[in-house]
Amino acid sequence: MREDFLWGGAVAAHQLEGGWNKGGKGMSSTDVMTAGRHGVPRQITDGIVDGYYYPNHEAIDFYSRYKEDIQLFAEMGFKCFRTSIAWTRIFPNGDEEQANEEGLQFYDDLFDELLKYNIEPVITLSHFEMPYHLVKTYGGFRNRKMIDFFAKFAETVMNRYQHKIKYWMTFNEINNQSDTSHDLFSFTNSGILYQEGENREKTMYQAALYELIASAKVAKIGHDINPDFQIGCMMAYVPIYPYSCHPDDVMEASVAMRNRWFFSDVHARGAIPSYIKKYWERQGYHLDYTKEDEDILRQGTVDYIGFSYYMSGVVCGRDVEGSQPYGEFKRMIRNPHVKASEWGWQIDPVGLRYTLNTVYERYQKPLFIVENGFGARDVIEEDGTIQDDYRIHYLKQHIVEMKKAVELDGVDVMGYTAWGCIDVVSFGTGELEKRYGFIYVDKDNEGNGTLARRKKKSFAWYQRVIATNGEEL
Ligand code: P53
Repeated sequence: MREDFLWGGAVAAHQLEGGWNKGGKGMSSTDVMTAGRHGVPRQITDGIVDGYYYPNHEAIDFYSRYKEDIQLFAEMGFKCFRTSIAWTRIFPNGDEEQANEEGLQFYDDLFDELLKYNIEPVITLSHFEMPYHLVKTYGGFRNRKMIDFFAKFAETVMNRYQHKIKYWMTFNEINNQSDTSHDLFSFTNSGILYQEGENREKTMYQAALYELIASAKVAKIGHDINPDFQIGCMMAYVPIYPYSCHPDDVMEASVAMRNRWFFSDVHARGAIPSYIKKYWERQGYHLDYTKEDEDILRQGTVDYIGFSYYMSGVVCGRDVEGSQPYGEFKRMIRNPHVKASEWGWQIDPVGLRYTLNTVYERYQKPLFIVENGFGARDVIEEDGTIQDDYRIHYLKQHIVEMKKAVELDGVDVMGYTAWGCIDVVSFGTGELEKRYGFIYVDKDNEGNGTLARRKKKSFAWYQRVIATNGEEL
């Protein structure tokens, strides 16, 4: 592993900060999302409605406790810490002229605290949230105007923090929205609620195109502000395997992967790939993008590919018993060779090595694993300890495969940030008891608890991993 390998942890503003209406912050799209459970979707309410519990409002109150938490990250030896900037702290409504100084100051203080311990901040500009005002007034990324609102937000923070931040990412898991079967992804990626009878896929591709253009514009702006900036994209790479060696299964899996590749192909290569143009043509989608937009895409390619990796999936191209439609896939099927978590995520460490290789072969750009982790229920023993061996086991196996990709395959990996290094609100379900952290937070799914922090067994384990640069696992 490189000497300067970026070991650390990752979170997102709305999942841990809380302080949803403090410091002049505006209402964010995630402030109108209720708590669900495995199998019970989160609801998106029309504004904040009395009688509902909104888990992100307080989250784990990192907003007022960040100094204490960063001290714990420093104790683990973090080289970097990935978080996002809440757009609503900077531009509460998203379309105002002047930025909110109090919000800017909050992140100045937060970044200074990290830098005090030599922890490199890694910043996502858009992690599943936007000013709710932009959703209501402009329809989110249905609207071309969003490109400029986002660019203004990005330019403001890139200017302000140009001497504090080197690593940036534009849109978190931009490809999640290719699953149009419900509103969760369209809302969190793009601020879009689907209407009765609309062609969801067409809407999704248009929004995604505007985001890709916005991303390229911001990459260009960022490099002009500071040529040393490393600006990446962020993909959810759930690799899709063929169910068997039947050619129809293999072809189906290859086509299914285009739901991921489309996004990173544009980010990394700066052009809209031929397979998607052909697809749009067949579907009769006439999407809005101009010659000038294509120039921007070309000029705003990313420096590295950031991605999350949690699990893999399987599709078949024929009717096979047990297969069923799931998300954007016509026929998905359980992988009989891997085990799933309590939330149904199929655990597959080798899939991480496979992903690192396929992505690197495709782009030859540095890769950054910016999320990987195991969501599980933790139990506090009578002696107060939390024996999360299952989490250690998961992370260890994945790091082993990452090392194979680096040492045996020669893949260029910049860093690894474990997701939810401190327990946070789950994005998918809004639960707090789907925990990923090395640090336990005393709070339950209903919002009860003291918010006290407690080290889990994995805390000392990860500390050792970092101290030995991945030698001792
Ligand atoms: P939660 C699906 C597949 C891969 C990653 O997720 C995903 C999702 C969405 O559920 O999301 C990322 O909290 C995301 C984080 C999120 C994390 O995975 O649902 O970038 O914001 O918290 C874990 O268990």
